[in-house]
Amino acid sequence: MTATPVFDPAKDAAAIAATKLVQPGMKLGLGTGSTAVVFVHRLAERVKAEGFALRCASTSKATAELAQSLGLSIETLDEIGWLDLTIDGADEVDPALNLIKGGGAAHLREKIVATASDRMVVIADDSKVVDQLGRFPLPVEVIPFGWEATRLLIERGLAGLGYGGRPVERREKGGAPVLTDEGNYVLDLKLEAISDAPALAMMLSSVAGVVEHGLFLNICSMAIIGQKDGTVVEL
Ligand code: ABF
Repeated sequence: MTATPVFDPAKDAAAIAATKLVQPGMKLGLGTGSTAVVFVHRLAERVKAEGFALRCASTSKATAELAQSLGLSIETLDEIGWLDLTIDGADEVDPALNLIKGGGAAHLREKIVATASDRMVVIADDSKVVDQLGRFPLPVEVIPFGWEATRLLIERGLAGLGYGGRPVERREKGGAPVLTDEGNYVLDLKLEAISDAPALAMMLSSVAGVVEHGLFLNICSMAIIGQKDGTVVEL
């Protein structure tokens, strides 16, 4: 996790642009995923070069370890209290800046951190921009206790909203369930196109065993989209 990431001009351009939003003394949320990794590297470089202080909270153990290995100090969200800005990646971004997140199984902490911030900015390459959310399977974090019943309730809720398909449990290559940083399981919902994201979010949140889903609605205030030629587009 501490290795320098393989260079990707689009992710790097988005990451560099995002470091310019960071002001000395800020309380900053650090995201998870490969684009967030590039951002943490670029941020650490800038902090080292300019020697200013920051207070950072992380959305995952992996990002916390990386940030600390690069000399950034990490505190818990409770120690910091409230954040000025969170920079994070996404799996899909639509034109209204609604997102699917959770491909890295970190969306619970990511949502807690993002919603405890004055501003959440997404960094992504242009493959993540979609007209309509849903092609990327929607991750849902569930409590291990009774997860099969939770899956059935989600399946029934999806059918009631006109979606087919069965939520798929996310597994490691060896077959064990993927565990989130909170020790929960992840179900992936293959929906293809989400026509009414608020209704879907409400249905998922109404299921007792669901901890959090990966729909981020009205949370992101700006997306910095890196292009292959090293430029960025702001949404
Ligand atoms: C996190 O990392 C997630 O919510 C999202 O699933 C993923 C995006 O990863 P990457 O930047 O590697 O595409 O932000």
